[in-house]
Amino acid sequence: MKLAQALHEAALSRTPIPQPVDDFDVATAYEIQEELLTLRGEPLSGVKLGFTSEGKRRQMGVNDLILGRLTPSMAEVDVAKYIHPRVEPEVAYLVGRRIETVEDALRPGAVVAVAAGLEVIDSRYENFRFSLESVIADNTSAAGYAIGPWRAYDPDDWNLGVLFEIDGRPVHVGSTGAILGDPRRAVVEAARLAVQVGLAIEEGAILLAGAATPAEPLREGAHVQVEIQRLGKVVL
Ligand code: OOG
Repeated sequence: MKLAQALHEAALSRTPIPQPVDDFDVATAYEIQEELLTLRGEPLSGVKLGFTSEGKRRQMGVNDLILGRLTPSMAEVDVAKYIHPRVEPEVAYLVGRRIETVEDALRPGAVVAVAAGLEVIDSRYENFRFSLESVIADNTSAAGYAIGPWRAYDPDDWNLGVLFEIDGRPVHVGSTGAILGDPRRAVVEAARLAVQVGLAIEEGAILLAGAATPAEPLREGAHVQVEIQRLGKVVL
């Protein structure tokens, strides 16, 4: 599909493209996303959810959950390789056994570890503007991530304070409870969307549960830190 190619080239050349003029549905959008990932030529290191918190949905004017794919090179965050990057705090889960049905996501051991995470999003569209379908096609703006030290998963750790700092100043303070009301639901929602698009979430995959606060611009040289109560810190 032409859109996958155009999005791939936009990322490589750091030149945003206009939003597609043709309408397409969500199922087609996930097909374009898959094609875009084939063009990247990398295996998956995990998946991510988007628009899981009210703050993010309001910021972007979008109302549904979206699933994106993570690849190993996204773990090498380098501001110079993006178009207009933004950064946001996330809860990261480590998948302990292959998830290919929603039931798998509910089984003990589906998730074995949890960590503070940071996600870099970088829309390949001009002005960071998109529809639900066009952002799905653009792999949900996925561009980079960083994960703090893993700690054993404890299902009671669901409503934890989040402190998001840039250059030593707090920019947002929130709670992981803002993620779907309870970030543990993210595992089930990710499974539901993965089943819908025909994707299995492999053992060892990273699952980014969605931003706990709105995103902030990521400037060259900025010191970004997320600290989540009990989970610890992650820095960029
Ligand atoms: C889409 C990605 C949103 C989140 O955590 O809500 C997202 C975007 O805002 O560009 O990853």
